[in-house]
Amino acid sequence: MLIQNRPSLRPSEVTPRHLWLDRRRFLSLAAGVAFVPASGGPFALGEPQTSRKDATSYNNFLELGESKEAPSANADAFNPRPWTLEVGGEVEKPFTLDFDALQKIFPLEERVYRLRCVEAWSMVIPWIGFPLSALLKRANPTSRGKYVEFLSLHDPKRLPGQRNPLYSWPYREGLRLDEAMNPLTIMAVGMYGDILPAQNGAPVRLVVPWKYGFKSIKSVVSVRLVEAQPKTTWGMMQPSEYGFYSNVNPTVDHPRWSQKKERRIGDILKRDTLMYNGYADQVAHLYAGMDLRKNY
Ligand SMILES: Nc1nc2c(c(=O)[nH]1)N[C@H]1C(S)=C(S)[C@@H](COP(=O)(O)O)O[C@H]1N2
Ligand SMILES: [Mo]
Repeated sequence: MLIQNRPSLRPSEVTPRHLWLDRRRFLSLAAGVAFVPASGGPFALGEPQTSRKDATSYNNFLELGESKEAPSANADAFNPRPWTLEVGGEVEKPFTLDFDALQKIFPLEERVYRLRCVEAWSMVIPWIGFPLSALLKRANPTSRGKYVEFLSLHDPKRLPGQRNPLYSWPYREGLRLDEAMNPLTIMAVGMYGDILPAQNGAPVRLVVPWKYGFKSIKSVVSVRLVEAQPKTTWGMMQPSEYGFYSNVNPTVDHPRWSQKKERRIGDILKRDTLMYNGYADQVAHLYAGMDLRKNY
């Protein structure tokens, strides 16, 4: 006789109350404000999507641990509420919004984008979000604002990975203003028709689909217009390996990983990596005349 071995429920299978409340709030909002689905539109992509399971269990999020599995295993520890996002710096109208206000003010739409990590794996993810340009325009940038600096939440109680002294916290990233204003650049608040799981950068993260994954900073609390090129976490750690631009570029290898090919998570065979991750038509003009070997 076959005796079915029933494993007991793991803690990660019990939805904690705060996540359940968040989900209910999001779904009631989505029902009222209805995000525009990508289907048939310019952001449908038309490539098989990575399974939700893979996209939520194979992550890089140092604040929740260093392995690919750690962020999903530690996700329940991170409560994204309360949350405020500050938009300031070189702007005429700085503002701070809580997460509910953010979702109400900016119309949400779905965008299916490729995400490629410098480690040579990639995914196709249906994000829900709004253009970063809408957030920036609301603050009226002054002419001194040339770059945008992003900071993740710094709170070791909520993000225990920040007790790791190997990295300087908070995680920080930056874009040039024209990159930030490009219509492809979004702030995501959801994925796969649902709220953003903690391991993917809840409650709000940047998505810049033509750049390596690390530029898409998670759990953002501060967006500031600045005059000088901002420091970035990876640039501070290892400037020779992580340039400020970090555009997906199969002709410029990282010292430890070839960038010519990538493995789409779920696939067995590798595929060629595309220039600007396949978004050259929309973004190549941003880098006209720049030496991409120097400005990698
Ligand atoms: N705050 C923060 N943002 C982050 C990271 C991180 O460690 N901390 N990792 C980056 C890296 S290296 C990648 S590849 C993507 C992964 O996003 P995903 O887990 O949603 O696929 O998030 C990026 N954003
Ligand atoms: Mo990455």
